[in-house]
This record gives sequence, C-alpha cells and structure tokens, in this order.
Amino acid sequence: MWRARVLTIFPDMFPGPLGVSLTGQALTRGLWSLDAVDIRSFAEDKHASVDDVPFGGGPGMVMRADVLGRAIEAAREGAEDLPLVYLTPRGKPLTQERVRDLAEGPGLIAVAGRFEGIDARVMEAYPGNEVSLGDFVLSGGELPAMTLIDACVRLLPGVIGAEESLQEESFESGLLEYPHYTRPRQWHGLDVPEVLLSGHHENVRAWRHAQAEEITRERRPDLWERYERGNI
Ligand code: 9WO
Repeated sequence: MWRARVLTIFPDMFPGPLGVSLTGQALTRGLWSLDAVDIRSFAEDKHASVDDVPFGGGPGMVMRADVLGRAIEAAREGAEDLPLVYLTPRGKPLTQERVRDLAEGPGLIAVAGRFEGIDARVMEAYPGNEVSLGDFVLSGGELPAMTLIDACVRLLPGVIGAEESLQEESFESGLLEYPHYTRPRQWHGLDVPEVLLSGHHENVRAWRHAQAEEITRERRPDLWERYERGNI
C-alpha cells in the first residue's frame, strides 16, 4: 500500500480534501494510507513550543530544529524507505514526471512547515527533496503537501478508471487541455462547436488537438517551445 505521512502542527487539517471523492474513496478502499504526525507532540518544554525567534534577528518565528528533528525521526520509524519531501517555495518546481516517480515508489513523508520557515539545519541533518508548487508564498506547507499527495494518489493503480487515465496521457503529450463541453447544447446564447456534434471522431480529434496547440502557444510559450522542439 502506498503510504503518506505528513509532519504538521495542524494535524486536524488532514485528511481534509483528501478524504472526499476519488482520493477519499481510495483511502477507504485501502489503496493508500495517510498519517498526520503532530510536530507539537515532540516539544519538550511546558509550553510545547515548536518555534523561536530567528538568530540574527528579523521578523517572525522559526520552526525549531530539535522539535522537528524528533518528529522526523519518529515519522521515519517503520517508514525508512519513504522519501522525505519538504514543501517550500525554495524547492524544485513540481512536475508531472516527479509526481509519477513518487506515485511509483512506496509513498512519501512530507514536511509541512509554518511560521517564517524551518531551521535550515533540519534539511542538512535530514536531506530530502525540496519541492515547490510555484512562485508564491502560503501560510504553511500543508496545502502543498495535500496537493502533492492528491497528484500522486490519482495515479495509483485502481484509483481511476481507464477513461481518465487516457486523459492523463493526453496531458503528458506536453500540451494544455482542449476545452470541454456538455449539455445543454445552447446556453446563455453560446453554442457548442459544431464539430463536436458531428459524430466524426477523426474531425473531433483533430479539432481538439488544434485547440490544445493554440491554447498552449498563447498561454505557455515555455511548454510550446519544448513541445515544438520535441516534434522536430
Ligand atoms: C522549508 C524549507 C526548506 C528549505 C528552505 C526554506 C524552507 N522553508 C520551508 C518551510 O517549511 N516553509 C514554511 C512553509 C514556512 C512558511 C510558509 N511555508 C510555505 C510553503 N509557504 N509557501 C509554501 C509553498 C510550498 C510549495 N509551493 C509553494 C509554496
């Protein structure tokens, strides 16, 4: 069974959105497991402190290396084979390729920091993959941890049906998604493109491909360049 462990000071945030729909059903069916490890339970002072003022001064608080270190040690127990992942805007941008690699492995241990950040010695003592979801700052690493886990779990065998897996392949062609339509055929004076009602599967396929190309060229020159280079 694929296993996710998340280190957080807010274990009540879990399973949260992972407990519903596709990922929630897969969790109930035992296709994967989730443990939220409460970092605060590894605090040893009477106030159960997990943070302290930054050495060198400056605003905010920093997550303590000793407390987080003990939490990581505990989370690794019986899970020595799981890669450690730090969710941070300083990390390598997450890609579908990395998601696939993680989904094919035994699971992951995600470290979800809070405050201004975590003591840098933690990453030295417990090396892992620093992963970013994008160039923005959140209030903590929990939502990125959930996002990463969601991306992995939907790829696990048996989680989604054949139809959706084909969708996956189409994304992995390197293009953005083509637009989707369903009933009603007319809505707010807007029609469904005629070709989709034609029943000509080859025309439908060609139209969707052209749409995916156009939208990728307009919105994501970076993806478009890579796609074009791959097609030379
Ligand atoms: C971990 C870490 C590792 C190396 C260098 C800096 C680091 N910061 C953290 C960390 O855990 N930061 C916390 C999480 C504290 C501040 C808010 N945090 C956070 C994570 N905000 N935004 C993210 C995030 C994560 C992934 N992708 C986009 C944003």
